[in-house]
Amino acid sequence: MDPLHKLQCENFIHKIRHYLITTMGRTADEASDLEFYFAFCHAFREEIMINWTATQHTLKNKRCRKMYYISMEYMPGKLIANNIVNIAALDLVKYVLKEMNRDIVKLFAQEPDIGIGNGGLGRLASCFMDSLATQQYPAQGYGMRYQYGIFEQEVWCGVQVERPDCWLLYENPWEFRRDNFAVTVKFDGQIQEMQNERGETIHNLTDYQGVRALPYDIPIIGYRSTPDFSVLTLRIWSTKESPRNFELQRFNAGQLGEAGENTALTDVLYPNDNNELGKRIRLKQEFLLSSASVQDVINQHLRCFGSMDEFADKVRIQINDTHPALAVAEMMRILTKRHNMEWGQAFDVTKTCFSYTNHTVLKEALEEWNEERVQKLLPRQYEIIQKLNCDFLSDVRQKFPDDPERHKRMSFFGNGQIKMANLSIYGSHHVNGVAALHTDILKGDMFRDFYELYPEKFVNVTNGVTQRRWLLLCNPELSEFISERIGRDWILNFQEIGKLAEFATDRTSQEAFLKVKQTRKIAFMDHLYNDMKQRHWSGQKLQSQHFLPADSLFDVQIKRFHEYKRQLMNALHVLMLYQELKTNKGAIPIKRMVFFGGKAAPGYEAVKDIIRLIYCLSRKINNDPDVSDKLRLFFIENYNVSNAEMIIPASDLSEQISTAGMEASGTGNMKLSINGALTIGTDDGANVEMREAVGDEHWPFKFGKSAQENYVMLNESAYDPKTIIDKDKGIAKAMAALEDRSLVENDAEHEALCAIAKRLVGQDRYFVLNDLRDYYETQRRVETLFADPHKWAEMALHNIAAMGRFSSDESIRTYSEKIWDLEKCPIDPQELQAVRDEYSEHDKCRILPPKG
Ligand code: 26Q
Repeated sequence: MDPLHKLQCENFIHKIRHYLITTMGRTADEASDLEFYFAFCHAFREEIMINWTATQHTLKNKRCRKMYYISMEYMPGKLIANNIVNIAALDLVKYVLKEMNRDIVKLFAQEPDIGIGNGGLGRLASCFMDSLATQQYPAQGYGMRYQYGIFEQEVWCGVQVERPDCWLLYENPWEFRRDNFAVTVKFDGQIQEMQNERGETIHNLTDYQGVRALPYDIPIIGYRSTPDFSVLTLRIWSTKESPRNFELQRFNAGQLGEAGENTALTDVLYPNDNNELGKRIRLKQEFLLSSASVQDVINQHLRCFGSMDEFADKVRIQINDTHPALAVAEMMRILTKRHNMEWGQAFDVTKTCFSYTNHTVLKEALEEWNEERVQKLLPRQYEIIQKLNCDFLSDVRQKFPDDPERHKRMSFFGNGQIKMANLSIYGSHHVNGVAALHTDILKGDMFRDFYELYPEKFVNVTNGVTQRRWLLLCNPELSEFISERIGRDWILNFQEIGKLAEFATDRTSQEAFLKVKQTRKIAFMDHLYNDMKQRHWSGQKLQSQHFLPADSLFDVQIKRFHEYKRQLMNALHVLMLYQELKTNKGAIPIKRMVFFGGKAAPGYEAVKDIIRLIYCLSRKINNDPDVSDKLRLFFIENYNVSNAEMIIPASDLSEQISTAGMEASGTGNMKLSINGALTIGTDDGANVEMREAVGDEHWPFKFGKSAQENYVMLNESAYDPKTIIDKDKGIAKAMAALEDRSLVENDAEHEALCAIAKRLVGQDRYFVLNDLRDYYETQRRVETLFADPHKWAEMALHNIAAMGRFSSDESIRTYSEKIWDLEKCPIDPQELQAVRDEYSEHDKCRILPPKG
């Protein structure tokens, strides 16, 4: 080890001991794993604080344009390993831990997952933060510090039980409370019309409820092999510390309920993915995020620039779906009220700043809020939305006179509801979908009227994932395999991964790849029975003998449970396969283990029934000696980011089987693919672009009706599941098993399975049976290919090699070019040196008494 490196290690050890003593009163040998973890994180924090400070100084002094990403959800998972890897300190840390006789796995296990999001949308936001920091863009994220994130899932006898996610039970060493940046957010109250200096109508609010929004900052560390890495800020809001005396009047009047409600605003994340509820507290949460973030953006800008003159030039705000759409109205209010702008000028500024990403094709998931509720809770913003709508409709009338139907469709108001997407589109300079197909659907169907009015607003930015977390970090063996062959440039430039294609037909590479897979499968199985409180069908803990050997096919569907994602179709295939094997043991040439993982929204009974079906099937199959050396089925409890990091590298087959036209993009598809899984999938979301990138020759398992065919089927109500069952014996047999009690052990299970059968033959908008036969036949082809491991490996290597464009680095570059017009702003070396100097001065302050 070189002397500098050695010094760094010693220094780090000093710091850990320092924190143990000064903050916990413990010596290193007596510290528990948890105490050691806290001391370790505090020592690590010190290493990155200099760069964090210097990054923020640079952004301020260079006066560059900055992008603010506002999202109700983030899914960072664990930060510790990511942070270590991103500053290239893994070797150092390993050495330190060895010196201090501590285990790295135990250290990482102390940290809870940060799961302040539901699924795809939140995880995308976290991948974007990583890519923004790594590529040194001037940016910041805003979010919510939910005391309880996405619930912890347990499955008891097939029934999902939701447990609270207590991720803040202990202090969070990665967050910094920023009292000096707290802001007040106002709800309710009476408005009084006034005029600003320009004669523009503004409102004064009295008798309102004030809530103190307190920000906590989390450092987002960009990847870099040199010590000049950038650190961005994720600022999350909490109302927990809002003083009760904000509500003194109400306390005195005995209205304790309302007072408590406001300090509880950030208590829980709503656990619904793609499913709108219209709950009052959710509206308050959305406004809290919108208002606090807009206030903070303006305050930051004023601190840096001194006036609002350059605001429109220097600020870009991306809203992650419509959840923070009220930010548009709040911006208008502050610009007209505080900064005395004319209405028209204020709108120009607002529209220049904002852009909006849509993440859904499900019409029922488009956000609407009850008009009266908004008027009561947010009287000033309500007036502003009304006025914006008037302006907007006069635009519409000008372009499309004499088309009252169109005017009605496009209005922000209708049926007593406010349509947040309509407001978001009007208030933004750009609107984007998250995959090519999705953006086409937005233009041609969902937002067609808007596209006809503002064609230039609509752009596509295909989603991506960060190869740092989803390959480098979670699959060290595959990373090593790749780097040995094409070097390490892929970590920062994922297009480099294309070079791997050269090795696809190389037999040694194929074998090495297969070996990596096996290693990851064994690690995953170990994890399943050692570290997860996994309940087997019988209630006993999983043991190694419950699994098939590591050369069997690992068939994986991991994502939120939703009818459109069609976990049910996968389960029906497993059932058909089981029935097939019962009559003919030689029916399949390979061994297969099917894994499901994912949470159901607590009130979503239709998919809770599907979890129950999977449970019944796994009990049947895993317990049946006739088939269980060929087929096994598992439900992985509590699918989250950390579990994903174990499952994905172990996967062979990636199930991406949504009803075509319904999955906006999907991002799990990309994560599985860069880890060498082959996709069995419909032509939906980003699958389409993945197939195009890979080429049909190496994308053998496409199946199912197209989005266009499904669209026609839906509009013409032409779907007739009963004839499918009549014509297809295999499907009929599976359907019969749902109702004949052969899979169930009690009435509750029977009811669940019958309910599933009923939905399948009723008004099934997801067309499960329509694609089932094609899916089944495609699965037969999966088996044939998997029986030839070298051919399989060749295909997998081609798939990995073609994923270059699905890095979130690429998505962020596209946003920067097409939407934000944002330039990179690397840390200024002089700034970095200045902070370092100041820090080392301070470091000399430690005074120790002489020895003896
Ligand atoms: C809205 C109102 C009230 C309560 C909850 C919600 C809510 C919360 C979360 C609505 C939607 C969501 C999440 C949506 C989501 O995750 N969409 C996914 O976004 C991914 C990233 O773009 C895509 O890859 C997926 O296709 C899309 O389903």
